[in-house]
Amino acid sequence: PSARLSVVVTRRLPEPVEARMRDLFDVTLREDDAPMSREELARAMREADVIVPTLSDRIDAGLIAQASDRLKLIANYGAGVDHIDVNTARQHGILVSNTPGVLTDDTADMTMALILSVTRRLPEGLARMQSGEWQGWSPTALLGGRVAGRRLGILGMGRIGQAVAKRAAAFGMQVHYHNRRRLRPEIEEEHEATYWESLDQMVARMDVLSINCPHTPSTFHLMNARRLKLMKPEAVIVNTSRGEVIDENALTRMLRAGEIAGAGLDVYEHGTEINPRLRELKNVVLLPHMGSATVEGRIEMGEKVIINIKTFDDGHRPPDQVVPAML
Ligand code: 8YV
Repeated sequence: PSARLSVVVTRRLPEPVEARMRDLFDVTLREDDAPMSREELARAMREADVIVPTLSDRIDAGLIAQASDRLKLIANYGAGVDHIDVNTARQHGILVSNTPGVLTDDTADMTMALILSVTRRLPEGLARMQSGEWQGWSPTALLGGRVAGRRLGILGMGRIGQAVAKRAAAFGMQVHYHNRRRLRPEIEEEHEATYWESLDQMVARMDVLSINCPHTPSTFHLMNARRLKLMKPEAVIVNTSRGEVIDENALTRMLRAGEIAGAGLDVYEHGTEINPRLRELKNVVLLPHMGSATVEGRIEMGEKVIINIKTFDDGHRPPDQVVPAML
């Protein structure tokens, strides 16, 4: 039998995924949960046939340029590939794959959780209970807004956006969307979703805005200060995709000024460097990038990675290959 592929995984993964990888490949797994340093990443890219990074690894042109000819596949553990320079990888003959589909439902669930948490003031209720301050029920305490009947605008109507649409419709929300391309009529009809060619016009009319597009050069700061200002002051924004799509400082200013009613964020523009002012706000729910964090999802992401590597090893293109044209 030919030599087994050497595979380096940059983060600890769920045990069943690591066990399966040990069965199949000559795999190097992490000892602890810390992300790799740039030096460790560089070494992995010089020594392995396949690297399995996560969004914590910035695989830029510099790192790709110093990779050895041996490196053939970057099999990302995750759907978003904005941390990988896919163009440069392609120029070096290195394939990139991701794990779409298996985190759609979980991320859409988290989007709804954020919408409901912000509109129904869950964190304030929780804080009241935890502090022991609760004096009993009152007809006027902690009144939120009803989601049924409200307009939800989905920015990015791919798999996750459509899964959000389905859920929101079940909650009685009216679904609107903006996307680079309009959905096919039958899909649009299935979601009873109203298409807005103009993002500005959609933003100005929504009660809730959900960010569900990937981060690419053309979506960076799509929600910049000018567009955020178009939102109704009673409106709420949630983001479970990538922080870079929103100008976080502009959003923080507007939330403080009461120009936007609330926000639910699972992702941040500068990673863990969150604007401290954001943390002080009552009308904001912040989560530590938990959108796809389910036991099932994390295992299925691993299974996808393994299928991508196996298929490549068998001499075919990985089923979830990412090509620059898709971005
Ligand atoms: C994962 C994500 O936590 O898949 C994505 O794009 O943002 C998250 O669901 C992450 O990708 C792990 O690398």
